[in-house]
Amino acid sequence: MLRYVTTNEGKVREAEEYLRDEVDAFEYDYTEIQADSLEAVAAHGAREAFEHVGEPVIVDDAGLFLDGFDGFPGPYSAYVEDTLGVERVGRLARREDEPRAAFRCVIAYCDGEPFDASPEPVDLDDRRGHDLSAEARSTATTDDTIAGTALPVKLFTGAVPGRIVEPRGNGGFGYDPIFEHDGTTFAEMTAAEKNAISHRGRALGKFAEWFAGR
Ligand code: ITT
Ligand code: NA
Repeated sequence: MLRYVTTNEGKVREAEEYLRDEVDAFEYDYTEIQADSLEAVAAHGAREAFEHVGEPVIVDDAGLFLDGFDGFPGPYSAYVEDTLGVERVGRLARREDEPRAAFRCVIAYCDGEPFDASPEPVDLDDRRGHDLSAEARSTATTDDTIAGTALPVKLFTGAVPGRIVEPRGNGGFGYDPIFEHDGTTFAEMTAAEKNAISHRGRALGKFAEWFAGR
């Protein structure tokens, strides 16, 4: 069975909405290394989670990238939510002239086995029809296998542009109330509506397509 390893119930709702019976949530707090990329955090987490769970795992590392703060908090989003809180992040961001932001999500898969090494076409899906913020644009297209001497990990990324607004809505989790996309905050959407456009939905979509065709 495929396990979606997280401590975050909001993420589980979205992954289950998307992957249905293909995945079971597994609550485990893997080590979040201090790194400047979601990819590094997710890859490390997937290896550790696989060793702990002993079944194929995916982990999901996500973050909010504020254009007005050069992409901060990015990989530090959980720490910043815990210390400052979403409302204060929103107030700080709205003081800047630059309301633009992006969410990014990296799904890392590990089952202990090496992957088929056939080259994959660069996936430009994250760019199509979206004016992603600079940070998201520069890193949005990674779909990569990290091997080396450690357990191989396969990565799937998704990004979505938006703007920081006064908090609205009771759905979603984390920074969703202050993140508006096309006039609606993520907290004003159902899980299915958010999945249809979100960073996580995009990353899950790429993962699901690859997983089904493996
Ligand atoms: P796990 O690591 O156990 O999966 P977590 O909540 O710590 O759970 P992350 O490290 O990926 O997950 O989260 C980084 C931060 O970004 C954290 O503050 C989340 O609340 C927030 N976040 C992640 N995805 C989000 C989303 O889709 N909408 C709003 N906020 C999100
Ligand atoms: Na985390």
